[in-house]
This record gives sequence, C-alpha cells and structure tokens, in this order.
Amino acid sequence: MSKGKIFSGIRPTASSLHLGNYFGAVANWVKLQDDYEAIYCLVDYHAIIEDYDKDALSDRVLNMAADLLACGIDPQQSILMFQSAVPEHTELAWIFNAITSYGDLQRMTQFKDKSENKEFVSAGLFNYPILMAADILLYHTTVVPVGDDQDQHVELTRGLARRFNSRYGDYFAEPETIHTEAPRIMSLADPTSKMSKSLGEKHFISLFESEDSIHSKIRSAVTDTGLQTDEMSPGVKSLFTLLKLSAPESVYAGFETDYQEGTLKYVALKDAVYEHLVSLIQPIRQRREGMSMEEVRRVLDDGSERARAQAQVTIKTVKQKIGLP
Ligand code: AQP
Repeated sequence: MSKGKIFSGIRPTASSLHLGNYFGAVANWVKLQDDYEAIYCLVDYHAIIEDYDKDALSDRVLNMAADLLACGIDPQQSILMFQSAVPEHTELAWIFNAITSYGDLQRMTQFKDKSENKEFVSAGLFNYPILMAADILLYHTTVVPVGDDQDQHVELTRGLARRFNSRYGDYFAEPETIHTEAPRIMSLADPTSKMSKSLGEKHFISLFESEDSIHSKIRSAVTDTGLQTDEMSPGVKSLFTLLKLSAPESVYAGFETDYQEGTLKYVALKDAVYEHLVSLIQPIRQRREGMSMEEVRRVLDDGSERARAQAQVTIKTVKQKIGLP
C-alpha cells in the first residue's frame, strides 16, 4: 500500500523553535516520518508578510532547519526544504487566489487577531491561507500535522481542493489535520493565550535558551488567576500538560494525587516541570550544538530540489486543467 503524504511548515520568524512548535507540531513530524512520505518546509514567504528583519531572515531559515534536524527530522527519509526555493508555491497560490472567496478569508480568526490594532496590514497577511493551501496541495498532501491554531486554514484548504475539483475536474485530495496530544501549548506568563513569539519574550520558551532562563520562566509561571472556582486554573493545567509531555507517568500521577488531595505545592510542580523538560530537550540541544551549517545548507538545497521536481508536475497539470497555454 502506498504511504500517505505529509506536508507541514514553520515560519522562520525567530532563530529557534519554541515548546509550542515542538509539542504542538514538530514532535509529530518526527514520529510520522516512518509511516508517511513527508515534506517539511521553512515557509520563508510566510515570514515576510509582517514586520521582519531582512538581515536575519536567511540565517533564521538555516537555524530553524538545524533545529528541526536536531529534533530528529531525518533528511534520508523526509524532505526538508525552504519555500522560496520552489517558485511553484507562489504560482499555485496565484491560481488559488482566483477561486478563493473574499468572504472566506475574512472569517479567518488568525487574520483578525494579527491585524487588530495594526497601522499597516499587508494584503499578504490576508492572503496567507491561500499560500498555505498552495503549499499543502502542491504535493497532493493527505495529512497535515499542525497545532490547532492552523485548523481553520486546513479547513479552507479542503474547501479550495473541493472547489478546484468541481470547476476543473477531480485532481486534489482533501487533506486531514493531525494533532499531537497537546495541540495548543499555552503561554506560562498568560495561560489564557497560546504560547507565541509575537506576544514577547516571556510568553514562550525556546528549546535552546539557557537553563537559567527556562527555570526563571517556569518559576514565574502564573498559577492563580484570582478567580475562585472548583476547576483547575489554566496556569496549573498548563504546568500539568508540560509535565505529562516530559515526565514518566508515575511522576505525573503523584502530582495529580497531590492536587486532588489539596496538598500540591506549586513550587514543587514547577521544579518538576523544569527538571523533566530540560532532560527531555537535552539530547536535542546536544545534537544542535554539533551541527555544521554547511551540511544544513546542503540538506535544504537537496530537499528543495527534490520537492521542486514534484511541484513542477502539479503546476503543469493545473495549468492544463485551467486552460492556460
Ligand atoms: N502554542 C502552540 N501550541 C501548539 N502548536 C503551536 N504551533 C505554534 N504555536 C503553538 C504550531 O507550530 C507550527 C509552526 O507554526 P508557525 O509557523 O505559526 O509558528 P510560529 O510562528 O513559531 O508560531 P507563533 O509563535 O505563534 O508565531 P507568531 O506569534 O508570530 O504567530 C504550526 O503547526 C503551529 O500550529
């Protein structure tokens, strides 16, 4: 039986991955490599639609690729590539522009959140989901492993596949989303918001920041929201999620019992989260340290070339189907 096809991307908007990226998406990318034919992409065209540092972008692409390799993406098994090396992504996006409804784009919550209170909102930010749909469908993807903040965009992608197929004849499969057991990691400084770089330094933990900094961010994690309720507060829930993802089951169960019996000490919970998280990411950090950037560049160039060969076949067929000469 032929393997299903995966595509997923990450924006090189910072120099390294954060825990949200890792637990929400990348951990699954690594796990699914054996069962799927996978393409993982540094989506650099998605990184230029909001303010960005042009002098840093190129290095960020390389650094994020190095992070992904350190996390366990295997370039012998999967394609690791960057988007701007394969112009068919933007070519297909333009074609999809013609079949995307303005109203559908207006409903995208990420656009609403990211455009709020901004003086300059680029058309690229509005059109972002179209390029994402092109990224996915260009490779006849069947499965998209992402955090749940991307669900609405994958839904739009399915709709575009349907619309294309009904106008021009069956061609694109409708991809499914796959989540990890933690599809939304929350900010420790504001446990009601998603862990995210754009909220600022204290709202995310990078896989590669100093242990002191990780310790201090976990130690200052918000636990009480001041509201009296019988339910676990969002901050404590978030710490338990990180513990579940990093510690042995017995450690997690012990803290759960403490919580139920009312004997839980937040400091002990935070220290356990710190200790287990750091041990989990230690091997990744070590692999990252020894990595040659020349080798990373070679992996990316090779992956982009292999991806382009596939993308060119799709674009050729799409152009024929829509009547271009
Ligand atoms: N907090 C999160 N929990 C679970 N999954 C997450 N992802 C991102 N944040 C979380 C998933 O990571 C993949 C890459 O997403 P991206 O390119 O949007 O990553 P990002 O730019 O690093 O996300 P940020 O930090 O949220 O960026 P800003 O603040 O700029 O918007 C996706 O699969 C995403 O779901």
